[in-house]
Amino acid sequence: MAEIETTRADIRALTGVHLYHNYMSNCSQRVSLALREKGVDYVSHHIDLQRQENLTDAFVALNPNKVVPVLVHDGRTYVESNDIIDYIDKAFAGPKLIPDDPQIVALTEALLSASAALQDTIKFLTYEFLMKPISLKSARKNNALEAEEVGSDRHRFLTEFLAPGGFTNDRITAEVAALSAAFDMLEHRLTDTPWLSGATYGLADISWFPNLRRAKMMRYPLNVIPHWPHGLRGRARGPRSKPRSCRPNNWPRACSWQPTAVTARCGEPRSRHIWVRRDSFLQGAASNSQAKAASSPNRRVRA
Ligand SMILES: N[C@@H](CCC(=O)N[C@@H](CS)C(=O)NCC(=O)O)C(=O)O
Repeated sequence: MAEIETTRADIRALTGVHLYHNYMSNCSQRVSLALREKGVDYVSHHIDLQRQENLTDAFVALNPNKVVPVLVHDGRTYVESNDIIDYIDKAFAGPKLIPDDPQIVALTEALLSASAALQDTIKFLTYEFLMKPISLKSARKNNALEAEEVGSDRHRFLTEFLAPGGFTNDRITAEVAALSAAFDMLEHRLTDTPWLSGATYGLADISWFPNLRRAKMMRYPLNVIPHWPHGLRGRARGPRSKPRSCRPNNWPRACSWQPTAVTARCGEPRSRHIWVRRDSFLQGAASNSQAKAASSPNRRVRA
């Protein structure tokens, strides 16, 4: 369920649509995409995760899970990106992003759940393969581990991340395998239909697109998904709805989540060791996918 109660009177007094998000966050991106597709104008509140603005008292009062995105609509607060996009589809006029057909509804729900279930993997691989130098620096500078409750998921994750040897090879292998399995599933879906849940662009595409973009930023070999709908790129651009930014310099456009400066900062090798390691894990996973596909050409995996 997307809606939560907030204790913040200033939030309850808001009118219109407000998105608390981060431009690099794949979860936030799917919400921007849904708002864009429905043509909903909104006020953008950029949350700087490197500076841990998501851990401030004000933000935790908004979302006790300490994560973005959070959508506020006429003073009511919604969390969990896949629930939020479903809410947006139902709450606003514009193209229906899940048609009424019960089969498509069920398929979309399954694809959204699969996308939500992959989030820990995306986070793990982002920390390891995309933003490690920056995340390490930020976590140490902000005493991130000390700030977390012992025994919480966030504490466990940071303990592993900040351990002297970092994540173990077994762990990395398992997470890369989870990503590959998800992409195999998408490829099998897209063999039969132009969009993930059928003939038209919908919530499933919106949910998965940022995950694929993230994998691409990590230089995951996306040729393992030859049926990836290239129309998506165009779909994510264009001025369908525009946020009014509270911080104009941070968030110039709704979906410009990869401004050149960010790509240059995060996508380029900082430490040769990390990137050589990443390439061997990711290429290994891709070859496994291709070998599996070649040995069982008729296999169909359904979400
Ligand atoms: N299940 C949540 C996950 C949200 C999430 O993990 N957000 C990340 C960015 S994609 C975040 O805020 N991370 C900050 C942190 O963990 O400190 C959703 O789908 O909304």
